[in-house]
Amino acid sequence: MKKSLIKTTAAFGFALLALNVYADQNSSMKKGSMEMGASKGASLGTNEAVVQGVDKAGKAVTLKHGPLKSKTVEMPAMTMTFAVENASFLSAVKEGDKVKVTIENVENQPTVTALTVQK
Ligand SMILES: [Cu+2]
Repeated sequence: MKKSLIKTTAAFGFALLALNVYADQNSSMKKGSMEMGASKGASLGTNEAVVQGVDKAGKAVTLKHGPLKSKTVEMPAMTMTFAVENASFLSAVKEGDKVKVTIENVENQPTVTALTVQK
């Protein structure tokens, strides 16, 4: 009697675990497809980026960017936060926007010096 109770508990625990794994997979799949939607399923080209966050107080923007190449900056694709040269860039974009950017080193800080929203 005691033994079968343990078995049942173990089976129930396993079912819960399986459900958890399923839920995790489901949410990460959802996240993945959302990201793909934002970048239209293609990987980002040179100097292309998707806005991940806008920080008006900090005068900064977080970009998931493709390879960057300019006069002073060259880096592979990644997600990172940049200072912006012109605060008006921040009111021009919102999270999820696909943009084309120019990033230059300004006072040793990679900075957005030009930005256009891609339709
Ligand atoms: Cu970067």
